[in-house]
Amino acid sequence: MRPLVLAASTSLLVLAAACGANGQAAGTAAPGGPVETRPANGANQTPAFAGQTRAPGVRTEVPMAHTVIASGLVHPWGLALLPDGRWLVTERPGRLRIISAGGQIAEPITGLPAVDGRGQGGLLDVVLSPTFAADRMIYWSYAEPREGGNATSVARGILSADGASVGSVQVIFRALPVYDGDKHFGSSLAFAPDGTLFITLGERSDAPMRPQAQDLGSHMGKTIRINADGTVPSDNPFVGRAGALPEIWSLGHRNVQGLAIAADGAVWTVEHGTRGGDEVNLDRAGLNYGWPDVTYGIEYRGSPINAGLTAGEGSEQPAYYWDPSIAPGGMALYDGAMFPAWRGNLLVTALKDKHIARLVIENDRVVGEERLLTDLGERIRDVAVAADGAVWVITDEDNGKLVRLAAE
Ligand SMILES: [Ca+2]
Ligand SMILES: [Ca+2]
Repeated sequence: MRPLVLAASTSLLVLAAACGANGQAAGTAAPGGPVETRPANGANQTPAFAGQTRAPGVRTEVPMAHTVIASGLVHPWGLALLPDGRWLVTERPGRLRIISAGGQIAEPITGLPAVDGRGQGGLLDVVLSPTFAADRMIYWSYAEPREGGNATSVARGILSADGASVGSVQVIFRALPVYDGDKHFGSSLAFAPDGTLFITLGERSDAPMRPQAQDLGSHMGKTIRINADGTVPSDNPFVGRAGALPEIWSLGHRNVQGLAIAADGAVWTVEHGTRGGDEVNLDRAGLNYGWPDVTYGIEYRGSPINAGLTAGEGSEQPAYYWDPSIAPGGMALYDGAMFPAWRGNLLVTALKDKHIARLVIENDRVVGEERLLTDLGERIRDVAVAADGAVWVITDEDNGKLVRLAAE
């Protein structure tokens, strides 16, 4: 094992500990030190406040273990719990399936519209309507093939009693403009306690599209809030502003694939940075989260982004950021009974870094971080909490898995 080179500012001891309980990998940081021990890409960038990155490492003392429930899924993306304990799982090539808690994978559900499955596109998130028990309505996001390219859309439909098909399918949101690309579609879905539906989007990545994250006339790089039927809530922040799309909740995002809404209505989003600059944001109405004018991290090719500016007038600071990037996918707020100490924590999946980041939140700031499921060794795409408090994830692999993490 090659020794890690630490930045001078991090006075950490790196323990070459063996892989121990809870799947902690060798080379984890000293107790109380941050779990991140690699040097930052934005070497000259400093956080806006203490604890905005590299929060103190914390450790769950409860023994836990994971079980692979199902495998053979092709790049599963979205995971949603049905009331009977089975799971709805999307596969990016365009399939939606029900998987039992015992691992039985059903045939794809029929009736979904076509997707553009190229690159990062395809069938993406899935959520149940808050009124699912009464109407069996489900909502899903996808890269929709459009004239001249594609864009993210959200549809809803009624899941048949036998779970084999969806009917009465309606497209309730179509992101604009259309673009012929295969990256940064977002798109996670969650209902707020007031019944509105939040949709996170990306800015399509390519240089000509990137500035649209700041353009209120474009849905790109925005968080969206609509009613369950696709209409615009009258109290959205840009309703009535000339030139602004009324579905917009917040702006200045790069590619948001994780979303969790607390019982009090607080909206948390997590987005991909470039090389460094993955962000957790407390996503508030009408605010600007900076991209691409203000950000941590550097371009993939190594140059600064907007001269390396990490703060600016009118630009919200992230609640937390990672540099280097972990490549965050889905996110859940833990509210289960199995791990009482985790209640109110954010669970963020890491694709590139192949773990779940457990973030301890106090007063809207991150005060502790732990890496879970490091022993699985797969890109983790989405996370959800079952009724008993166990944590379930899907992995973004050719042979993708549904995995349960539980106390032993
Ligand atoms: Ca999800
Ligand atoms: Ca930002």
